[in-house]
Amino acid sequence: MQISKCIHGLKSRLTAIIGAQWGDEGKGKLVDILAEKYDFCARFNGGANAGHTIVVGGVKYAFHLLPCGILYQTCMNVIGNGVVVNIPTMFEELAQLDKNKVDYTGRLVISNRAHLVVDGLLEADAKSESDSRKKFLGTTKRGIGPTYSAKALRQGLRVGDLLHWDTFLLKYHALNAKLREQEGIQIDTQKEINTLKEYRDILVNRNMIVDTISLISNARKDGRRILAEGANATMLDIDYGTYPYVTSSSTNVGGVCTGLGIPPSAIETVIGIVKAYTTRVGEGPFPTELTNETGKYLQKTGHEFGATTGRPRRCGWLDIPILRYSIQINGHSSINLTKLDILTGLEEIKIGVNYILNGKVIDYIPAQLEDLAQVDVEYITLKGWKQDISDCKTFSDLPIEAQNYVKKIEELLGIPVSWIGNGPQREKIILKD
Ligand code: 2SA
Ligand code: GDP
Ligand code: MG
Repeated sequence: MQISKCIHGLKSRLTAIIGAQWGDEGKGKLVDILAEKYDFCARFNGGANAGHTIVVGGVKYAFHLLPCGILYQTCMNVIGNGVVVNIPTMFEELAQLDKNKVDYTGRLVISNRAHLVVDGLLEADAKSESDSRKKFLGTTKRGIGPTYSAKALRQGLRVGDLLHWDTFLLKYHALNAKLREQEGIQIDTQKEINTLKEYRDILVNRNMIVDTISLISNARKDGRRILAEGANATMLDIDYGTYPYVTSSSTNVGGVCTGLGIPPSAIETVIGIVKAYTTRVGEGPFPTELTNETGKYLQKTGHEFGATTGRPRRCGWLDIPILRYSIQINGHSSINLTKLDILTGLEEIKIGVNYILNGKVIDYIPAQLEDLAQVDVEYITLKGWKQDISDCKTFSDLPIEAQNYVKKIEELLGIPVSWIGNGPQREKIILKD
């Protein structure tokens, strides 16, 4: 992969935004900021399990399926083939935009190769999570796992199938028959068919179902700039995450290629989004988790509640081993360190710098949860700061202790921090030189 000198993504032709932890690092905010300068903003993985929050002009938007470039009139938004799409949910999000008078006419297209999340698959997710014989994963119950499973089993429904309504109905009934016979899932198919037909007609009228591969390829030939918006994060990746406590898509940079139909050589900048501490929603291992008062403090001060489900997020110290792992997998050009303001007021801040297994420092992330559960974390402690940093505009405006925290992270990871978040609002970001 070519890594350009443009580490902050302001000039690159193709930048990927990738979560480097367990999600909710603040990807949406940087995507929104960069999208002003990009011609296309494209989601390549996941579905309505994502919750990407943007705060602009006092209005808070939580996008689940819509790319975060949708707020700019100059930006075309693409839901790529790697995404799983719940059509009614997407229209609910569009209604939110209507409410806020955001005009998206002609600025949203969906890949004809993207898969559809339908009611039976939603039900399968809910059923699996309540089945005591199955592992409770703490999914968002947005039908993500069953939809990617149907895709892999070659029984899925694609958005492009809606264009051939008669054959779509045959495929739809075949999928539901299988769900009924194998999993005992009964849904009101006629009700769903009526709803899908209505939405399908709108999508067709607005020419929203397209071949996004050629659209993006032609745009690139014309020199247009593309922002690839990752959902979820590296530690939730189906291959590299803490399996089985993961989501079902490729959340890593490879997902940009498979989920948008873009060659690896086109990716110029890969920004890793890193929260200044660590959070995780749902079940699964979390070596630097704080189950004490400090963890509660971070949760309360950082408003750490799921943007999709409202579930409380577990909180812990920054975990360098997983960030090193994310750099190995994604080749991050730089980091956007987010929510630094949330650490303000702590006497001391710890950073987990090494995992120790059987008395030895290890330089990998154990693949087996049995081993990961055994790791001890080695910490270093840095001095905290008390001054409010939310109005800082430059790196040198930050208190020296905050500067030291950022520099220590750069030193431990060996890559630069390019952006620092110091508040949820669009303008609360420091471009670090
Ligand atoms: P799923 O629904 O099959 O993708 O769940 C599998 C695991 O992936 C986790 N996951 C997430 N983790 C953090 N944030 C996510 N998005 C929402 C947010 C979450 C929410 O922005 O806050 O509102 O609860 C997200 N989506 C999936 C999930 O917790 C499972 O561990
Ligand atoms: P995403 O899924 O990675 O886009 O992140 P979420 O939107 O789920 O969660 C991040 C939360 O932190 C949102 O509520 C954002 O508004 C907020 N946020 C993002 N960056 C910052 C920051 O620098 N400081 C503070 N205080 N909040 C931030
Ligand atoms: Mg989120």
